[in-house]
Amino acid sequence: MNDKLAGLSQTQLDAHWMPYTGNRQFKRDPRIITAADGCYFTSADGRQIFDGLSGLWTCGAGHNRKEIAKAINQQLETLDFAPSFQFGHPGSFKLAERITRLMPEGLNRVFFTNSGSEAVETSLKIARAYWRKRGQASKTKLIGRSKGYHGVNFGGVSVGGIGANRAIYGPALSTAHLPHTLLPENRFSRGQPEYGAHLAESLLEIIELHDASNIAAVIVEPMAGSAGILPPPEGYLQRLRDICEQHQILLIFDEVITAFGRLGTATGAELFGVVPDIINIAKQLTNGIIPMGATVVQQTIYETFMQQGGADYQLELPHGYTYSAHPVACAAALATLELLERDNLFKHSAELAYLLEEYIHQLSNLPLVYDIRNCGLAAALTIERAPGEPLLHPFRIALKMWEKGFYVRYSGDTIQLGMPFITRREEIDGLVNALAESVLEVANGQ
Ligand code: PXG
Ligand code: PLP
Repeated sequence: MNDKLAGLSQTQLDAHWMPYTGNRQFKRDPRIITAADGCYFTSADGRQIFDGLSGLWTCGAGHNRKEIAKAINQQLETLDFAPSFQFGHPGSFKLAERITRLMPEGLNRVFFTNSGSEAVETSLKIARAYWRKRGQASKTKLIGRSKGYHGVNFGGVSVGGIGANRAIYGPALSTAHLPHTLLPENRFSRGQPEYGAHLAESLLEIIELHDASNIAAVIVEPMAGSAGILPPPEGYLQRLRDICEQHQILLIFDEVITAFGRLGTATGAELFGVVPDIINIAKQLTNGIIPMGATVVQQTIYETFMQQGGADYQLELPHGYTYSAHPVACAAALATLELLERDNLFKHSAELAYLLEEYIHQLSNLPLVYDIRNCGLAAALTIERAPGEPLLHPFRIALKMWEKGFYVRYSGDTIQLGMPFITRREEIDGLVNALAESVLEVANGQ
């Protein structure tokens, strides 16, 4: 028996159509994970693999945290499920209030979802409905940004700006896109690039073309994650905020990756000093253990719905998911936020971010490395393309890393890193050394 398969048959492997995966390659050469603890996975062939992406940007507090497991188990034994339509359970209210303490002032009403994608849909629907409630029903257009990632549902791919995620699905919603902020002038910048705030002015051109009376919202990731860690140019987000304010357009920050410590702060809004109207969160909210997301809005938005809601037993917002505010997810999130605070993990993340910046930029002279970017405890390399095979090099580098005992993410022409907040200094060093070796091997055709 091939122990890499964890006893799975080919029929079992074939039955699961895997998400965002090259299924044919994977099923020929599976990478199966069977256990996790702290910063390490165990692979089916018995190796310890350093988790260089905190799962999928989810598990910053590390794996197998007993405090969270205990809270989940207790919740399961007390209240396993409760309808959250027209009835409530204590956990969701406690959690909502706990979340608002970490959000910028004014963002204090929380709508629960089960993923980042659902949080995005929720935010876009709230934005459109908000203007209608305010008597401005023509404000429906949604503005995204090139290279943006906002999940995989129809609203999210419509405002999303990664071509491959849109190309095969037919017509999207009515949108327009700001230009991305990945400028060649800024290659190898450390942290936020100084140049590029002027790109926010493109919003004025979009407004000129479509008119603010037709635009509901602008949605951006304060730091674009999936496209390969694009920190905002200095002053850029503030300029977007000002233009939105002047033209009565809602500003939505999609903080699915950036919220709860990845940038060393509770939110990107806090780090960059810009307060949006709506923030989307997910991932680190439960340390990835139970699916959960949320859309957090300014109190004024919530109040508008309440005032325009008709009789008080009527629905102010006809929207919600069966599993919104699931009691077990609420318990996981409360325990996670408690743990992040108790162990000072935002601060740990901020301290490690300096080291990551120091180490990762040492790779700048390697062959194939076209660019390096970092922001908080996240970094990415852009890898030069192989002729006719644009995605081959990152794939090969990531496989070499897996063989060397490191899980990193490869996506498009990038390699992405986002280690847990509890990573030790030597582990970042080890990861970056292994990455240097892997890049060199691939550059040498090995
Ligand atoms: N918005 C943003 C900004 C995200 O990063 C989503 C929405 C969608 O969340 P869900 O929970 O529906 O996946 C995301 C998710 C990667 C990677 O390696 C990024 C995401 C998901 C998986 C992998 O960059 N982002
Ligand atoms: N499809 C059908 C047939 C349903 O009955 C429901 C929910 O009741 C859904 C989809 C939506 O599921 P969820 O609330 O989990 O998003």
